[in-house]
Amino acid sequence: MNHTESLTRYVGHFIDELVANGVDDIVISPGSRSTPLAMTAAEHTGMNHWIHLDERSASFFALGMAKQQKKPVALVCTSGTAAANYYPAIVEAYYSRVPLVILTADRPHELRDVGAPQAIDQIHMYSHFVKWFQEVALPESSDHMLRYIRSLAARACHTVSDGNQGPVHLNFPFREPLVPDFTLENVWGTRTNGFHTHITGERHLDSQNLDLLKQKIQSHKKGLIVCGPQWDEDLPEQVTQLAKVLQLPVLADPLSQIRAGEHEKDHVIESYDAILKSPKLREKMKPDFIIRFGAMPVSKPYMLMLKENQDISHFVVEDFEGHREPTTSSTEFIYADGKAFCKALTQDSSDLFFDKEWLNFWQESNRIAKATLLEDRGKEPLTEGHVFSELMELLPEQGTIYVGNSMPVRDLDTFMLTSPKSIRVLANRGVNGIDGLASSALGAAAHGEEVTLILGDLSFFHDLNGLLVAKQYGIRLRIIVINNQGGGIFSFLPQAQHPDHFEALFGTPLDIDFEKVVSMYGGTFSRVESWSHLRDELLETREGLSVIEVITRRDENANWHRSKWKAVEEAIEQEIEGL
Ligand SMILES: Cc1ncc(C[n+]2csc(CCOP(=O)(O)OP(=O)(O)O)c2C)c(N)n1
Repeated sequence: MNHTESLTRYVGHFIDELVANGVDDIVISPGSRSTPLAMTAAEHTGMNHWIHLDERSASFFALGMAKQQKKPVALVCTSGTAAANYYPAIVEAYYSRVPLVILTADRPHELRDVGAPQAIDQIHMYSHFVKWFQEVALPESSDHMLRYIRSLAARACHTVSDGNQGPVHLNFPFREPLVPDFTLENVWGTRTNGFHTHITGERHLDSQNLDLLKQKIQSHKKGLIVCGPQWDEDLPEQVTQLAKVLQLPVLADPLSQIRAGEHEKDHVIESYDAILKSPKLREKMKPDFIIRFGAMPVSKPYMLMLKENQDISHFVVEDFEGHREPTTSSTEFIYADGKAFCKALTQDSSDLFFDKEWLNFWQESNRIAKATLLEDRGKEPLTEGHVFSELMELLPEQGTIYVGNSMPVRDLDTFMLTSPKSIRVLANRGVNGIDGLASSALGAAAHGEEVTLILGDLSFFHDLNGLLVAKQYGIRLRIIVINNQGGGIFSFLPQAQHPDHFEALFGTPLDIDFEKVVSMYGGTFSRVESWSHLRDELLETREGLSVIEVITRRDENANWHRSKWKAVEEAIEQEIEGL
């Protein structure tokens, strides 16, 4: 068999096996060395291929798509810095547990480390931020090697989703000529049914360990169920049922998927971040024990409460593995499927009784905090916090919010109240970067989903390149940019007390007219400076890319937040007797 035929069949079998294992989407960045992978993926009718010029944005686009579709997405790029540009999204995918199949093309071994162009050391280049790395064998088309390349594809697809999900990296050396020949017969080969399938089961807590846990919490009166960022939409039903049966409050992170949806929310506490901001209330509302699901919540005061009270009995449920507990509190990790764990404890809870007063106390504080936070809504000039209240109210019945890091995710935490709407909330909280957000949201919207991205002006600037796919593919995405001329979050930090350096090092105003950028990418743009204008814009349905810029001021924003937190503390102290 000649070189081109071997190359074509080898890569053909590989792509076919990805498709057979449920990889329907591949994001391709142009390059020469990656030609066999790019052309073969584009040729396969089972694969949607997306072309994205900038590898950094391309990889975040794939990340957002994988999160939204809850399926692995593949990426292809050429060698050299192209592959290095995937790094930030791979790190994010690793920590936020998102399945990506990274395919990088490389020079063959005789052209490595000898000054050949665009050749860097790509072996293990993503270090331990991928779950698995393989240097792929050079293309050959013996029966044995075609079975090898299929098994490699099947294993990659299994590995991304096995246990904690995450990225895998396959590095493909290719010799020239690189163009496959699709006139050959049966390029995709014939797949044996059940080829390299994997059978796995749910992880349960056995009855002995469940009893042990019950003994540990039985002696306590005041418990909290906490749910941090997680993407399983079936977990909220189970967590809230458990809370109902145990009569415990559920502190629900905005990314827990618990605040919105049809499940019961009587026990859900959304305003715990604002409540626990007060050191006095943190002291008074400290629990005896906590059972947590999902990652560590966004809320800093919650974390402080744990740090300040290391005697709290703390249980963290992880579906597979992990050690997500940064406060050094003595924690027992429970490795079991979260839903199965909730069900088991719900069914076996008749001998667990907790303090009803404690639940009432949290519910009442939550009610007071919410009312206080919403006071004067719409009556003052535009405030960053209340933009989130307006958004939550005016969102359609179904859709996704992609929220940026820095203040937006914190404001969402404060102002996203419970809602019966079906709203997914996604964010890049693996490592909290302000990069790649437009691309992530575009990936989440690429298959026609209703998505609103809300982020700060620096975060928007960081990924302007990502907007190109909106134009290329006509992806509908609404972006709300909170433009406070720089990094608003820094105004809350001690650095803000150092005016000599603050603006240059932290504030970093951009003074950019985003309208021009948005029009360059064929989007519509509106600059909003009043509540009525914002409401009109939020109710407008637009095709393609639409950007709403909300103008605010950093200094006013910090003072406004501080006055709200103070007001919450005072209102709870005044209204709740015996506090
Ligand atoms: C890639 C990356 N670079 C730098 C940071 C540090 N950082 C955290 S918040 C922030 C400012 C973000 O400003 P903006 O997006 O406008 O949001 P705002 O603070 O105004 O809410 C920066 C630079 C980061 N998290 N990620």
